[in-house]
Amino acid sequence: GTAQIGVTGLAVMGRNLARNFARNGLTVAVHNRTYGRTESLVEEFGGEGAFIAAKSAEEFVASLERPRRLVVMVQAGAATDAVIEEFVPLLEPGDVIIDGGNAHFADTRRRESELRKHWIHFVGVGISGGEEGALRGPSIMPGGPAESYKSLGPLLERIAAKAPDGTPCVSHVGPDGAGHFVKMVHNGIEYADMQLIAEAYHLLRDVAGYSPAKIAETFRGWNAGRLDSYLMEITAEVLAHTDAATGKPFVDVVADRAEQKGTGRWTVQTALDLGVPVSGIAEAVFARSLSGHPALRETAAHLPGPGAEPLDEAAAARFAERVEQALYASKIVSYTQGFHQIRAGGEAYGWKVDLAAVAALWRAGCIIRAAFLDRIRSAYAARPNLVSLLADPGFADEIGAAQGGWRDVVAEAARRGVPTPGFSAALAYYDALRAPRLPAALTQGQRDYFGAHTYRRTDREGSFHTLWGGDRTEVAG
Ligand code: NBP
Repeated sequence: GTAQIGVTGLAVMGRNLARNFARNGLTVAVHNRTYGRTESLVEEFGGEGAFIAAKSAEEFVASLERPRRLVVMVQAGAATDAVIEEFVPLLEPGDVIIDGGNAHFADTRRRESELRKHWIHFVGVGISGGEEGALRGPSIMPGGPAESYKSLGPLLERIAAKAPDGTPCVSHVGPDGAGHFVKMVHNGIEYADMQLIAEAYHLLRDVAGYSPAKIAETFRGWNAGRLDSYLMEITAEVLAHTDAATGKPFVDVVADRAEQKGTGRWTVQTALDLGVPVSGIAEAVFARSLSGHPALRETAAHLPGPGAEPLDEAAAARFAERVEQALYASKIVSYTQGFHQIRAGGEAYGWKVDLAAVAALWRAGCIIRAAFLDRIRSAYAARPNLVSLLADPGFADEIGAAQGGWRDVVAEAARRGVPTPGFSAALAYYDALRAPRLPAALTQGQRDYFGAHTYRRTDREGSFHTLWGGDRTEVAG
């Protein structure tokens, strides 16, 4: 075969990825369960580069140069397993199967270990950037055996987004499921970023009394500063948009029930298993769930809340500045939590994930792309063993400078009855980490009382139990 890469599964993602490879000078074999999709891809876009249209799995495999590299872009789950099962008998040791779908990292670990028995490299790849990214340059997070990256990496570097300094947004993240794990956390952080921006909007609307158009303008201003990001930019676009049918702001005619496809939920489920506090991401997932419970919301709609005096123009402008501080500080917390989860996942699964490299490959192509990520990259590059982003002197200074405004915003939101689960959870995380003593000591006392779970002391080694039901003397636990 002569094709350097193959793509099977030619729905929107696979088709765009295949075109991206071809536009970058690679010969691409293309295949799909239903041949019609293959045919239409070559008919419509055949002029963009060198495609080899394969009618069958056998033809597809035969058209690939060795070691064969085939990208699977089918629906995550059972379809991916079916495709792997179909191809394995046709492949040889050293061939590489690349799963570019949104697989759960645990499935990727399972598939990798099964295929290793056949000496086939299985590379689970997180791909972010949606349809547009797949075509013009996504952020690519490959896992799998390090060896596979030698032949695959140069091809992925051609199609990946390029960071502002020209570096391709792809690097080998770690073995087996590491790539899909990192993609999962990316999506969790994306949920948090979106929720925080939504809270900023809600506050500017209901506390500052700004119109959607005025908030769009405010967000554009913020987007020119430290909050510069793709999500900030598109939020301003959405807010500035007017519904053609009614002439109302678009945001006012959209039903306020947020949906989700599941990667945010996976992030939180995994964080619970790993014991990593990702409260900001969890609140973002819960905020979407809450919005989707109309019956709960209806029955609560008449419950009392505070009365609210609107702010005058000058006070509203001062408030808006503090909302920017709250948003920025909460964003630092979300990324702190997300990177903690990646570090913890690496430790639990034996991956050596380079956190600076992860931040680097999120600088372009993906949904959370932002100037901010280059700062995170330098923080981890300067101190690879940084325990937490909050331990970076630069971020510590910034969050410290923002904390006054952040507190005012959370307090004002509570006073006025505007829910800010993201801002509030982030502030609670910040304050809990800062606290010289936590009430966890009392929790341990309670646990020892009802369950003899024992506790440690601040002044002596060992574990202890108090005879709560008896004379309350302390014994060794
Ligand atoms: P879909 O997730 O809609 O999957 C459709 C493709 O899967 C078609 O090519 C279909 O073939 C194929 N397929 C199915 Br369904 N069952 C199959 C089976 N048993 N055997 C062989 N092929 C089968 O496509 P997509 O939206 O392009 O997404 C592809 C992957 O990329 C997914 O895992 C998705 O989660 C992930 N992803 C999507 C985005 C995005 O923005 N959409 C972003 C990042 C990642 P057919 O044509 O014969 O029905």
